[in-house]
Amino acid sequence: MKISPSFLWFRRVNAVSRYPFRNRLHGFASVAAGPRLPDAPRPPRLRATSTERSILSATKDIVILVPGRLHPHAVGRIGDRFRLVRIDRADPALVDPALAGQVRGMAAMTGIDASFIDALPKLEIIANFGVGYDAVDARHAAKRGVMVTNTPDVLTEEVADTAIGLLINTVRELAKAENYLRAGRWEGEGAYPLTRATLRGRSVGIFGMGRIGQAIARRIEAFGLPVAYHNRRPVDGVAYAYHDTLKGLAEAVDTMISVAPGTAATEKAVNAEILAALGPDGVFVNIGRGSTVDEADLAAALKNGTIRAAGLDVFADEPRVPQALLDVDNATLLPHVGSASVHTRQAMADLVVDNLVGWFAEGRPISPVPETEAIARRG
Ligand code: 8YV
Repeated sequence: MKISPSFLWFRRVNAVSRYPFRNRLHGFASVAAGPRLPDAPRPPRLRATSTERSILSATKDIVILVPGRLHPHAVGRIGDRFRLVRIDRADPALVDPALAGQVRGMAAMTGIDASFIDALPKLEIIANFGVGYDAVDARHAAKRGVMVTNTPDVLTEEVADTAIGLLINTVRELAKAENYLRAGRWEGEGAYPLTRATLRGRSVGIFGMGRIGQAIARRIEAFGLPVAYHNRRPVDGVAYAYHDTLKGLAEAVDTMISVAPGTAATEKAVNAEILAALGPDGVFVNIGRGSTVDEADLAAALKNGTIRAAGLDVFADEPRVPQALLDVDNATLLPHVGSASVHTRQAMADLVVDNLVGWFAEGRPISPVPETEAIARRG
């Protein structure tokens, strides 16, 4: 497809209006210095207004704590706008009293529990890197009046793409077939064996019909397969068949894709009973959270032929993968790569920082989680 330079420019202008802080105050240098198509129209110079300059200098004194690893783009942008302080991990023992009284914001892609929140009396906001925020005690944050944000939307299509790749790979054994070729077995032994499983004729159940679940469902529909779902409640505007229990969904389909968040209600929801209901031709794919599956039951179901195959991108105790799952060859295992492209992780990093900037500049983050949506900025 030929993309005209004016289309690219239109997208840039659009991005400017969607993320005012990023593009006007921070993104100026990268817009001006970025690679330019030979015939692209020259972008107008963006200058920070005096109000924006004063917002920028006002946020410079705010201490943002980053415990553990974080995407370097987020770290860079936080350092540009705020006073960045890093510690090795989210451990109250690493927070000395002087620091504790200064930290007003946090950006994290690690677990943040109640004791860590309590160690920071001036904390106002936790910007979580990831749409799933099960690792952050958002309920406790809400009780303490601390805002929590996550990174929805920017990763939806990427994760849905990965889910489909994982499903096809699980059913059609593409990784195994490639290994066969690389091992010289095609030439030595002939064609790779026909796969016993196929996508043809399958019916797909989605566990968790949020934004990502819906993006997966759209792709499944394009493959000509029927879609049904289970969710806490039916989703407005979603016409796929709804099952009010996970068991009911498992009985109605032979392929289940879990996109469910990791909560107390979903803990080990996919267990021996659900897998048995999927049946001997059953395929289970998990792109949501490992905690939603009883991994011992899943390994047993794969070993015994209770289901045919599973494709897993997430595990209960990452990065550790249970030996029982490594031992079965009808499991396709990925190291949690659902959103892991340069493009999408950069967008997630931007949203983490835009949430902090929105909060401190305007008292409104872009994507608060439901538990803390109603929290207003103090002072
Ligand atoms: C990331 C994810 O791998 O967004 C999520 O909830 O699981 C993934 O996109 C994760 O956030 C990185 O820590």
